[in-house]
Amino acid sequence: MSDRMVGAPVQRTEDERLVTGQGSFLDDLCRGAAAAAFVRSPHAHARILDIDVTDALDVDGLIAVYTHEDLSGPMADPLPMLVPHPSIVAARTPYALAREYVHHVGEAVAMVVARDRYAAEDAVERIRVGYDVRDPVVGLDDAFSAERTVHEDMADNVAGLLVQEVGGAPAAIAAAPHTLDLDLTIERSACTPLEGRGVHARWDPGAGGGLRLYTSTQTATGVRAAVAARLELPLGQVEVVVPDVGGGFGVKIVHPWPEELLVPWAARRLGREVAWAEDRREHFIASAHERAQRQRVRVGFDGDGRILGLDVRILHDNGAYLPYGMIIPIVTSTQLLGPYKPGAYRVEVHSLYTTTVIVTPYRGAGRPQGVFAMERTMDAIADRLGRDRAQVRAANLIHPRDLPYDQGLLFQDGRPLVYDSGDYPATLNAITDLVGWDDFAAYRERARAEGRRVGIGLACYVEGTAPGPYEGGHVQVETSGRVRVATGLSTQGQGHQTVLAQIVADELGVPMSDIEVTTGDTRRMPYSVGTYASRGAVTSGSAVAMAARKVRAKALRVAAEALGADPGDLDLSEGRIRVRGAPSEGMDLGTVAVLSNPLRYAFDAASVAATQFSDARHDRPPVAEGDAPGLEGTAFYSPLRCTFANGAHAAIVETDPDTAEIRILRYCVVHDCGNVINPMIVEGQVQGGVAQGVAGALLERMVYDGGGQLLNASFMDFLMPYASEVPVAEIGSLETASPLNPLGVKGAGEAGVIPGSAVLAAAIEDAEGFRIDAMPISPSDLFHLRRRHAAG
Ligand code: MCN
Repeated sequence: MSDRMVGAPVQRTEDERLVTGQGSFLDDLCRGAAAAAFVRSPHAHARILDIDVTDALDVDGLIAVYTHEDLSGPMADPLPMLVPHPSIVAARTPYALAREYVHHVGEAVAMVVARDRYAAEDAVERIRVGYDVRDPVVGLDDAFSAERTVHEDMADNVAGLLVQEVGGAPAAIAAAPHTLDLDLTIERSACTPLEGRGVHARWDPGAGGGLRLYTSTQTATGVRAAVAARLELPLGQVEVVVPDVGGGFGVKIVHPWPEELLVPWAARRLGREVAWAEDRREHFIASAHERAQRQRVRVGFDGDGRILGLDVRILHDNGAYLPYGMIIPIVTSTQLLGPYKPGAYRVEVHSLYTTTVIVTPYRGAGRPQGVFAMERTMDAIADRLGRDRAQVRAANLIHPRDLPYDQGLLFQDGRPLVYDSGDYPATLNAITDLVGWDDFAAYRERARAEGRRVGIGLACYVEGTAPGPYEGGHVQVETSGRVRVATGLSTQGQGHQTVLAQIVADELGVPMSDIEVTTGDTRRMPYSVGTYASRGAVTSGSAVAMAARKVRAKALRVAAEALGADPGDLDLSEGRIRVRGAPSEGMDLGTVAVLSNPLRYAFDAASVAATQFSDARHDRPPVAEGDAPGLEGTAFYSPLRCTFANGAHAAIVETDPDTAEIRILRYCVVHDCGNVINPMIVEGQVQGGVAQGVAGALLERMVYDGGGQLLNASFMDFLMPYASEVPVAEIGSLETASPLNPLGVKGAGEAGVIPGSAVLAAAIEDAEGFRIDAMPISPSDLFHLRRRHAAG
């Protein structure tokens, strides 16, 4: 049996601390700090006429009130557009505090700083803002018609227009023996992490000091760069530390949030600690949503269901501003094709401004919508031809012999998206076996005879994971023998401390209990990109492995010299280097760390022992050129391109003939994320993703009224599922190593969520016998669809 840690289902080392209440989240750090609170627009679209703060000034405990007029220099400019792309037609980003106009309910208009949150909220209540209310733009029809515009300086609402084309899809469709048209809708939803956003800032200008910022973010270095630039501080004067984070799921990638700039700006101005922790209502109306798209699909296919041409036109609801460029439309349009190869493909995405909360990536980031379009199309083709749905998919799959496979589409960074490895027919076979696809027809008939409605659905996907540009890892062996590892990734519950320790344990032959991993601290790792796009295992995992390999090579070199042995004759295991064949000879890693520094300092808890420089050799400098004292190494991994994970989900549902209640009887997943570092963590990631996928398919939606008010901005009204409503997925896996990185891994963090809407729509359709074109679907939606269908 292998004693390797990588590949083993190691229990998460961080959990004991978190589940016993010893975690330290942003709000835990806020005690003693002055509290910020925000005056937010009650209107979806309005011109600000005046802001009267007079009454607020009387509030006991008030420290300051700020509006846009108080901001100057870069703080007064619109926030940056983070991801430029040629398809952006009109980039509009918000101001940190609104200047002249507000474009969605919840936009920050003024900031109050007070002794505590109670006083701050009292002052917020007393600030009077005069608004000239304008017409809102809500929903995609409204936005597309351009009868009203979101931004006063624009003639329409088009934020971006993206077209990608491979082959001549319209001609291929026109020549195809069969054609179909579909109109599909996915509604708005959102991540809703357990912990909202939050920032704590301390300004300490003393010698060498500056700004220390704690923030609940997925991108510590991005926040640091943005805050330094906006506050006109040298980068070296800003430190960002990410405490424990209670979930991110994408919404905490955005950097900087207006609050992330304003809180440190106020802390510096006031010379005191200032903190803000978002409340749930603020999270609903002032953070970010995703998903909302309308898709019009036209497809041409042959008698076997093979797609000859696919033409997809998408309207994407972008919300009021564009901090993230065209990233979601790009992901939808480039990964929509999944594991299939159509004869020709054309996609056109109109990204439209609406006077609603901004839209930024949420776990899956555009892929659930793309998979919905493709998989609904597969089912519609099968239905039209009277063929088995799995067989139609099989007819369109890319074969392993075709890999690496280039769909001819370009990603955000202009690089081609090439599927690097995978076995899509094997994935399809595995899911049909797992769910018992071939036996289901008989079961459905028996159930029907008993008056029950049951249905089965299937959906496949690919996921380009782990984009660049890079991620770093630092590994240091202390003289005690303990190993300190740093990654720039911040962690929101993925188990990074455990998996990175597993990797280092194998590379250095040290027990995991001797390894300590620091995440998201710009003091330890100033160069980093962040946690998103299922990139941690691939990018940070690879960088940490590469850094550990450097350390291992140096340890063997230093030990070989000390032992008078050849490095090739040494083994490193259990924290000790041994001479092969003479196991009594050797030294532990801590001693090697001491020897790696010519000053030969050894520190332990009880004593400080220093042996002055005592290198016996005099024919070279004590530290060779290009080397460094100490036993540590830093490495950066920069992927050539994304690596493609893939998978398939299948679900069996039962719908109540009277109440239209939808029950999931079974939910099966087969996924392939390359080599797996920790199968227990990956399973948890998939289960968590399935929970969000099921929630997005059956429960969660953001409901706006015509005036742009979010009607369900609380957990009383927004239906997050209970544990009892989330199925425990039956999970199978394949492991096709990625050839692109040293660990052969692919991302897994989003896999569970991606096909949720597609697979459940298919299963409900199968149970009901009529087409399901819009998700999410509630019992009441289904009830009305039944009526409409019955009425013809
Ligand atoms: N892993 C592994 N072997 C693999 C792939 C992954 O053991 N072949 C492990 C990784 O080491 C890591 C976890 O699985 O511990 C997820 O890895 P990865 O797919 O690389 O994703 P990231 O680490 O980049 O995390 C981001 C990803 C995304 S994009 C979202 S959104 C998401 C997710 O992770 N948000 C989460 N999972 C989440 N889980 C929690 N609890 N909270 C969130 O906010």
